[in-house]
Amino acid sequence: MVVSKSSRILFSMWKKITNRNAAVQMSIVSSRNFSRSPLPGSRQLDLQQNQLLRKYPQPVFESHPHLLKIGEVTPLIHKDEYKERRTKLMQKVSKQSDGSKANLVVVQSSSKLYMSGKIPYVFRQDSDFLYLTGCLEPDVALLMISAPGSDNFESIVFIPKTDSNTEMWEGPKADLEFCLNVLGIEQANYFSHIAPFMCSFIKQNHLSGVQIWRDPGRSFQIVDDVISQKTGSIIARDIVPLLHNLRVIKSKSEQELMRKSCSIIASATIETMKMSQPSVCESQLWACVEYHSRMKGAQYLAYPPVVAGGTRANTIHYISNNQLINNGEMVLMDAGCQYHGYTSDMTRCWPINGRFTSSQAEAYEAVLDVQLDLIQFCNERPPLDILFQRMCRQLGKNLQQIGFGKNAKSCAERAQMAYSVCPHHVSHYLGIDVHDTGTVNRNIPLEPGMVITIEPGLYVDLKRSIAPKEFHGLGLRIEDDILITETGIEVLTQSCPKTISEIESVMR
Ligand SMILES: [Mn+2]
Repeated sequence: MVVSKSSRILFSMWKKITNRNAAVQMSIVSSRNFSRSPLPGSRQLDLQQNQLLRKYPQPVFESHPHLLKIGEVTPLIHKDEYKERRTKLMQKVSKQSDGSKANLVVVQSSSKLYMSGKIPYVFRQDSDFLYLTGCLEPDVALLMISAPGSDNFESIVFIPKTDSNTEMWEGPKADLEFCLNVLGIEQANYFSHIAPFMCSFIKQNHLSGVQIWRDPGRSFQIVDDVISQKTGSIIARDIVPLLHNLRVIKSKSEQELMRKSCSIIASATIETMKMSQPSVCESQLWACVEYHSRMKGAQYLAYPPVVAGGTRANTIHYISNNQLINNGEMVLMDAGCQYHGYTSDMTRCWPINGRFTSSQAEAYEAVLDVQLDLIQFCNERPPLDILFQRMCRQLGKNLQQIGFGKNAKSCAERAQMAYSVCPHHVSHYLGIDVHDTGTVNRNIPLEPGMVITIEPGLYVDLKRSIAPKEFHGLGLRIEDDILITETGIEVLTQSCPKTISEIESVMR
């Protein structure tokens, strides 16, 4: 459907759409009443059988009681919480508007991607779309609209039309009833109606003008077409910073999901330490951490893990993971899992034979000391950039004590030397994405509900002249996930050993 059709036709289509919505909503009202007061005897049995026969495209309480409670769209997140997120977003939109214009917010889901022919990649839902809907289906769009100066808004979800052949191959797909009843979104329609819907809304509000809020980094042909018409009454706005601003503070249920995600990766990493031995292949450690993550309930690893033995740990984003690890070498493993949409991100380093050499231990202690200091410092709720500056100073000091950068005289020179051997930031926000809410500034103070990583490192390549020879080739990073609470901090990855004696005892 294109947007250039005459507005008269569009308006008549729009009337049809709203009529259809009314019909769908009526059927929902009746189905809700029915389930609240089940009929006694055989008719109740019929109802239960009906509910079991009703198939949805994603887990619901009726089909997956081991995963969800009644009313939850995704595990631990109730449809009321999803609605609250949409409400909060529209409040932000309204605050950012001058009040004289209507608002139209568009957030689209991910599309299916194929690795070859009809073989799909594992589907991962778009983070912002997931946050607002809990819907796990591809090729869906959420629209939210509000009239000029109004705090009230409407949400409408647009889904692809399914057919029996697709469902025979791929299983149940989203239908309008699913959107209304399971997702709890007030209105639902088919994707082919999205363009006429938008045109109709713009036409209705042509006097005041319409602000269209969308992610400018993602192309959405229908929306791009509308914006590119440049009618004068349309202003394109970026929705992403507003969404990130909400997402950066985790609700109680999100904190619980993060806690679980972190405890899974912590215990899977312990299992991986235990199976380590000289000559093991990096790919086997990868398999081990993935196996134990999924056995404990994670859906998949959150990113390709870094499993780097020996000098390969100096390549910060090493993901080949295909080399044997020799006796006497250390391994760096940076892995996280995704648990019902929420991500952990943890790094541990350990000697593959279970015993630190003295130089490995010396360098490890220098980094661990910085990491522990930074975690405690989080109690003061500093911005991430201040954490980074503190890391450079502390690491510079610790490294000089073990013989690095003898010529560095001042604190600033030592910090510069530390930055040359740890050229990445020490922290990022964590949540649905690994590098979560990227538009949230790193110079704002931490707040309760934020989850961040603390991950100082040390990368000494073989030609590093500022480092004593015994450290050449060593690559280290220690990373934990920290929840900022009302009263302090909670280290979500606490259960994974980190001190030298803890690691050696786990591997014994
Ligand atoms: Mn990280």
